Amino acid sequence: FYKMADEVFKAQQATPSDDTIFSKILRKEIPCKFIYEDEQCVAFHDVNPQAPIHFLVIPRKPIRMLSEVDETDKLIKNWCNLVLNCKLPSFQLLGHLMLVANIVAKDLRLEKGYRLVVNNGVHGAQSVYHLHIHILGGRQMNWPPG
Ligand code: IU
Repeated sequence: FYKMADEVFKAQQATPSDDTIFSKILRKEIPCKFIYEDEQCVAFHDVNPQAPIHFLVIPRKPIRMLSEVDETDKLIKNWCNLVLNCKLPSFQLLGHLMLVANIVAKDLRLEKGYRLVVNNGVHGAQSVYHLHIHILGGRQMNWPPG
């Protein structure tokens, strides 16, 4: 209970910004072992796992949150796409992240199943404002989530 309260507290204090700890991880300013990487995204184990297996898949492109993704960057013209050599518009990137979640889950032998979570904004308890998918597995998940 206290752990959960801590996480929610942290999330409520978080302010949306463009340079997050995940950008530092992507720039290798903070050491982090990637368990998967490609041109579009990387995956790594969560530092504060909530299940026997808990990893994150994050895009290289610094999208702040799911609710900011729409089809406006369909024509590849924004600076992120140019500077970061991201070839996919954000809304297509979302699909790619899910497929990568599945690939990594298979590598980690989560054949009995797993759960994807995207926390969005304050009520979603988002604490890092760089879009990420949580993948949790290795135990029975409960429903509904808290
Ligand atoms: P959230 O969806 O924004 O609440 O999740 C952020 C996650 O990032 C959370 O589970 C943290 O434990 C995790 N994390 C991390 O893996 N490495 C870090 O350096 C930091 C947070 I800060």
